[in-house]
Amino acid sequence: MSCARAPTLLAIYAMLSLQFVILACALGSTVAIPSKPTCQNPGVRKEWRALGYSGQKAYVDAMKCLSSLPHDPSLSPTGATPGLPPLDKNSSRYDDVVYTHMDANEKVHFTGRFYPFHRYFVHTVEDILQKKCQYKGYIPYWDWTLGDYADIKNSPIFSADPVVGLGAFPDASTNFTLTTGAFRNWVRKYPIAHPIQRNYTLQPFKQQIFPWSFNLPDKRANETQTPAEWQSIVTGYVGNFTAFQGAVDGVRAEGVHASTHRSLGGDVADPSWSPNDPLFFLVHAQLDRLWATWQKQHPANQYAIGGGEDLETVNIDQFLTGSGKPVTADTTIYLSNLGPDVKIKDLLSTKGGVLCYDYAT
Ligand SMILES: *[C@@H]1O[C@H](CO)[C@@H](O)[C@H](O)[C@H]1NC(C)=O
Ligand SMILES: *[C@@H]1O[C@H](CO)[C@@H](O)[C@H](O)[C@H]1NC(C)=O
Ligand SMILES: *[C@@H]1O[C@H](CO)[C@@H](O)[C@H](O)[C@H]1NC(C)=O
Ligand SMILES: *[C@@H]1O[C@H](CO)[C@@H](O)[C@H](O)[C@H]1NC(C)=O
Ligand SMILES: *[C@@H]1O[C@H](CO)[C@@H](O)[C@H](O)[C@H]1NC(C)=O
Ligand SMILES: [Cu+2]
Repeated sequence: MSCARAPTLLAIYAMLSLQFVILACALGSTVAIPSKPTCQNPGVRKEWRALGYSGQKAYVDAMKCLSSLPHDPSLSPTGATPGLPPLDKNSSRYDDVVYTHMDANEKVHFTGRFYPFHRYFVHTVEDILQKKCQYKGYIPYWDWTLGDYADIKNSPIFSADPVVGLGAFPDASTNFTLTTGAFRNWVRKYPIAHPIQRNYTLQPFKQQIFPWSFNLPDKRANETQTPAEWQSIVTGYVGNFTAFQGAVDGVRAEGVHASTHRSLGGDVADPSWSPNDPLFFLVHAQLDRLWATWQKQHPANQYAIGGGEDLETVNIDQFLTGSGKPVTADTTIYLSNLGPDVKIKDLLSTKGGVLCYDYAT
């Protein structure tokens, strides 16, 4: 199917660009070519611990800066997700970031836009931190395969240090409100003003909170966070983007994406306002790194894209990556005017199109 269209796409792009083109000829994948040449000096995203004290402090300070900047009146919700609370004009640029994710929610989870949207979303926040908060670094990632998976709750990244700590897991005594670390007692505005919460759960699928039921309610979230799981996703699914994305989300969403969000609990476990907790960005940088690593693993992976535009909660087993109109390289990613709308083809390489970064490891 996509193979039949490939020569046409190739012919069109060959006229516009001399760039080398790779054809991913797999069901559920189409061919894509970034419209701009490869970037020259990519920024480097590092693992949280590799930042060291000064790098961690710079990141924390940048996030606090974002939280102190006023709401930007040019934020323009698309209306893609109905039923949102009204925009709070007495909020911050950080809350604008959260609102953008809430606005996109029903178009960017379990659809073909999932990976490109989250790549662009995290990149745009990185760009705002650099341009508006004088941040010199890049968004760090949390590599949970570095031993953390064996005991996530006690991972050293959840440090209580008041200057650079991401915060220790709170308990019922504070109603799971984050009271330690650099972001302690952070109040976010959506869906209503509240201090952010976290609530670690090893077996998050016991709670049937999704529109479908989980197959493995006793599954331990950290089983998805091991080096073996990572390696099997990176080396599998050659040329088949929907199979790759399906592996990250897993059968009935019991894969590493939802496992990680749901097990951390509280704000970051919510599909809509998860960016309230700054952990969101470390988690999604890691998931983006998983995509980037898979893309580099095989030439047929680099520009593969697929899935459908519509969330399909009723037949999730059939449509884990969406239904309806196919998502292609020319599909637009909307960002509620947090940043300009872009095409997926400009997001398929972290070193091409609108992007220019790489991962340290
Ligand atoms: C605006 O929000 C801040 C807290 O973020 C609050 O202290 C202040 O009272 C609010 N102002 C108005 C006019 O609601
Ligand atoms: C998952 O975490 C639990 C609790 O810390 C631990 O007992 C178990 O060994 C971990 N599983 C893996 C695969 O490391
Ligand atoms: C505890 O947190 C929940 C939200 O997770 C909230 O609904 C509840 O009102 C909070 N309880 C108190 C006593 O603040
Ligand atoms: C914390 O997590 C436990 C276990 O999943 C759950 O039963 C409880 O309702 C959660 N509490 C809050 C306030 O999120
Ligand atoms: C790609 O993966 C999907 C989902 O696992 C599968 O249904 C499809 O047959 C695969 N395509 C090819 C060409 O193997
Ligand atoms: Cu999301």
